Amino acid sequence: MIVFITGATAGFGAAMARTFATNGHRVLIAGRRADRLDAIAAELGANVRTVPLDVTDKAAIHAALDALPADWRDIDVLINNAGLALGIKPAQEASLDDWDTMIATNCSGLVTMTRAVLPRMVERNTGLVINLGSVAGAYPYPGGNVYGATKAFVDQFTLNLRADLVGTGVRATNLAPGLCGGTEFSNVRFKGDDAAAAKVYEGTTPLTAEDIAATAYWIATLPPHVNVNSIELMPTCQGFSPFAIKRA
Ligand code: NDP
Ligand code: 8X3
Repeated sequence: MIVFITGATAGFGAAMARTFATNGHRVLIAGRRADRLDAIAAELGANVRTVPLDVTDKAAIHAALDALPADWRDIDVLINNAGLALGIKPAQEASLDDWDTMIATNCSGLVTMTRAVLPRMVERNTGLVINLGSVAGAYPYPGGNVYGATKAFVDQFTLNLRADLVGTGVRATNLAPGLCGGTEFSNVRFKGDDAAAAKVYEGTTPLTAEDIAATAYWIATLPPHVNVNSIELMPTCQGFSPFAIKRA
């Protein structure tokens, strides 16, 4: 298989690149930090090709796909993994710039990538799009505001892809993890406050990037007649809270 992974410079994306490449698949790894891409490609060998790319840049996406050599163009699996949360403040205090960045990356970037890759999949009557959603797209929490909304978008967009793709051999999955440690997610969310980021996982046994990579690999290697519409994972230590009720 040829697998295109966005956000492969860290976290889930880097773990997925390792999982697919070490299992003999060819992997296109994308992200903004070219030095990281180069290091991962050097580690994994000739089956991995770097695609330095900012998913918020439509022209860059199209240029990068157009520049792929002929023997890398038939992408079998697109993993729209690039994404981020910025901030945890309540809506009335949150930064509008942060909101714009999350929407541009998690929603617009993901749909641009999908729209660019999908026609060739449909033409070949085979393919799989795995979109990284989140439990934040299904369950609200204080400060989740726009991040959670972008992941709800990912969930519904994926289901609507399924609606459009019925009758083709192209599959689509929303992969929605809960608390997952060992990635840069919280460092990014807390804007470099690594102590605050570490606190998120204190006293927990969170999911790992390898858990998510193994799940993506399982989805991608199911027989072609099986479509996982949506899959939600949480670490065993994570559960649900009661509704918040402000009493007089
Ligand atoms: P990381 O911060 O470790 O990795 C995020 C990746 O996204 C990086 O490789 C980063 O690369 C890339 N990225 C961010 N913005 C852009 C951009 N504009 N263009 C291209 N690449 C970009 O996070 P995780 O691995 O933890 O998260 C991966 C995905 O999973 C995200 O969509 C996240 O929302 C989701 N998720 C994470 C959970 C968690 O608890 N960790 C749980 C549920 C979902 P670079 O900076 O080099 O561009
Ligand atoms: C990441 C999981 O709970 O931090 O999507 O929003 S959470």
